[in-house]
Amino acid sequence: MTTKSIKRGTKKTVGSSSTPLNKAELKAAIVKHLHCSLGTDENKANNHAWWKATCASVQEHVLEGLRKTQKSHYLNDTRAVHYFSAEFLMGRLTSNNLHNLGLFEQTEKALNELGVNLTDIMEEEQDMALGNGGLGRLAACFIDSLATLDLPAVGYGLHYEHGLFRQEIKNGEQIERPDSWRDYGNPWEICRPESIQDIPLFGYVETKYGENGRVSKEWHPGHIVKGLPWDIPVVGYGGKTVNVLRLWQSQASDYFNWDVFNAGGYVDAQKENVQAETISKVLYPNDETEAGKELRLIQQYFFSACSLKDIIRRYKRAHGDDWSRFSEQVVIQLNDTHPAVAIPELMRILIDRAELDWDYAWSICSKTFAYTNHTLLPEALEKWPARMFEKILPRHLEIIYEINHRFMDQVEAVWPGNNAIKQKLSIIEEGAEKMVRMGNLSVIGSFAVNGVAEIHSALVKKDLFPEFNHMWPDKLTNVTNGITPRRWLKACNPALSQLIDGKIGNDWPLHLHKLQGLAEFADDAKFQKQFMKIKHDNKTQLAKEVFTLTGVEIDPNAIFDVQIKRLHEYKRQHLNLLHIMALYRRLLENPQYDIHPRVFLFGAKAAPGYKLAKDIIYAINKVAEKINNDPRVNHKLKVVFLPNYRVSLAEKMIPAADISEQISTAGKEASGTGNMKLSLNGALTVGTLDGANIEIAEEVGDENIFIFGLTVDEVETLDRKGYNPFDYYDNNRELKAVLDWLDSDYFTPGKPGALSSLKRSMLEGGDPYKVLADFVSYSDAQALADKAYKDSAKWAKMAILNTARMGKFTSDRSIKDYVERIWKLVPCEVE
Ligand code: GPW
Repeated sequence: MTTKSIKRGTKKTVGSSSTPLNKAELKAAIVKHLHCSLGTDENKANNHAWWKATCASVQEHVLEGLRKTQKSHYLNDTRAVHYFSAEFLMGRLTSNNLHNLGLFEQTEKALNELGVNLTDIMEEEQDMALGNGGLGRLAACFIDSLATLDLPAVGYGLHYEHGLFRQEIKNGEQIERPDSWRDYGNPWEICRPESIQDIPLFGYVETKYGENGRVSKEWHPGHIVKGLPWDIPVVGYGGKTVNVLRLWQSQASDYFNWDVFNAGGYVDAQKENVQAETISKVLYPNDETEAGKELRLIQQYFFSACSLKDIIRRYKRAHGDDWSRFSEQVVIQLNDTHPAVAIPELMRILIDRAELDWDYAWSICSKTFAYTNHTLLPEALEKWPARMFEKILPRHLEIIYEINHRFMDQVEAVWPGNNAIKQKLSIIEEGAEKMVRMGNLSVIGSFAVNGVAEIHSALVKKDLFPEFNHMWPDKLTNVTNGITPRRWLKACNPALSQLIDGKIGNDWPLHLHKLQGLAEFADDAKFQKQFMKIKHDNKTQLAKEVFTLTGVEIDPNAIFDVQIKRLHEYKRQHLNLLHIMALYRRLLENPQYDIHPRVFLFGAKAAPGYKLAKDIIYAINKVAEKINNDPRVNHKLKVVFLPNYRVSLAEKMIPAADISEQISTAGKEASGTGNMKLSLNGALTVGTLDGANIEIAEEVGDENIFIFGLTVDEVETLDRKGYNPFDYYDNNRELKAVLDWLDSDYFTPGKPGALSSLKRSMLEGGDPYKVLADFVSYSDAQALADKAYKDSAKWAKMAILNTARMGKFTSDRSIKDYVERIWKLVPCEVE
């Protein structure tokens, strides 16, 4: 049953999928679901019921698409990519699905006729926050593009019961509350008990000696847990291909602990249930720090093993026990090292289960995996204590040792007798505690390794993995990140999208380079006015939201300056804060100080255990409180920290931004993707030459971006000669005054020193992210931005050119890069 009939290069038009549902049908379906699925009616239904009935009506149609897609992939026996990621930051699905199906406007009208407002009821949806930040959101953009490009793909991850914590701000401090996104059910997911997998854990390995002299290994696990898959349909733009995101929930296995149960240990048996179910209970909230926790390794193994079994089951259905075509049919992309344990797991299956010999198994394995690196930060490079590995996955550790042993022979062949290089490249780090380095395992076990922006990939080659690059010069490569323009322009900024449609046609969401067509209107006064009117309306809208959420009044005529991202020292929210304090001080010293009114908006979650990050949030809130209530300056300056930053809040902030803060220390931000979203929506970047900012600057032109600060080379030079933050503190009166201000009780009346930890980190702490070194340059760039904004025609032109020149950063382009250079997939059209 393997008919290969692949159609290439099929064209598609926007929202073309055979007008699935008209308005009357939609109305009927929604009312039917109110009655038959929800047991209510048009008079009693609240917003939540209307939302659910609307989703159920659309889901019927989505599931048809899913069925057709799966059939088509099966009949064509397609090669598929399997995107393994511990995080998928999906956000809300309703608006996205309606847009991608081409049903948004009809649904809006249908509901209107029923007396219901679509925008209002969509607020009922909880974000699917199964990720921390950029890495998880990238995975979500990628699966959107994969479906849009009609590529056979499955996303695999964890079905966390609690996603990223909900952030509250109390007296300026972050409080974490559990996120319960599924409390009232998720209308978009389908439970698939027919595809449950059993996953072994713990136990010991038995060595067996066969009659033929064959030595084999048998893992006797101590526990078995069940993996229950939940499928979330992923609707491509145009609505034809509907792929799936398959997320695994852990459950106690049925036969697990019957012994205990039968021996009268009913309560203990329940205890085991709780343990098994703990695995998918909660997302680790640490962004860019390896946790080193046993449960985290179990999570990683659990979802990787479930997913591999799922893939192998599907492969065997078409190819039986013939493994020779496995790596032709299956490519697995590892989203960072979190799923890297899939490499020894596949080896285990091939050797211990399928009884292939090592070399054959390795030849399959090393043609199957590809690995994306997302960071150079040492604290984010995952390492596991070998002892922990041995306890949880004893057979996998043996396999890793064998992979390493054979790899060390290769290193010896390249660098004979060079132990220093061996130590560096070894998967095993020797020391007080032996560690398993997941990055090295991933490079060795993959056929391709990529960084996520040009500069980042260059640094991966030069600084992180230079010897690997020497051994395999073609393995390391770059794929610059991207974002889906469907969510990040069409859906989140409908007014701008319509303006663009009117100017250049409506197929830009599929061909983002067409936005270039806007450039010819960049000088057109009428277009500038229309463009800036939409920005102003979006700002008015956000101002209302800000008032509702915080009680702070902000003026849409002010510059909206936005920094939204996880709170991290390397992202330097505190550099932004020092500059805000400097502006405040200048205004106090000189009430005539001429700046255009500005509102600084922040959105950021700190990892619960990251003390300094939480201190920075506290400092931002305390400075905000003081400034916002100071009548001497609050017509010129406001500071807002919006609590609980998440995808759905980003969708409201980004269309309203004038300035985008992308101010990481050069060399630290692998790519960034918020930078792309903001620029696409006409915000101008104030940024360093870091990550994708460099490529954004290349695209928009130096005259349409405010670049400042040390370059990667300058940071290196400064480090080599010895960086001393006191040089800057002692020699800049304003900087000194602002830092000293943090020691006073000016912002924290009655609590002097409450903000001192920030100052300490930037002085005695050595200022690891060179905030002080970049302060003057940053402040100058901000002054230029202020000046540019005062010339409204100039600003409008710059904003338009930002939108017009973002074509490169569609995630469709990223996916095409992966397809052509790494995955070698062929699109499969769905009838
Ligand atoms: F540490 N990124 C992230 F590399 O959001 F694993 N979380 C993470 O844990 C890591 C990276 C990890 C981000 C990068 O910081 C950002 O620069 C990049 O744009 C994004 O991943 C997607 O590639």
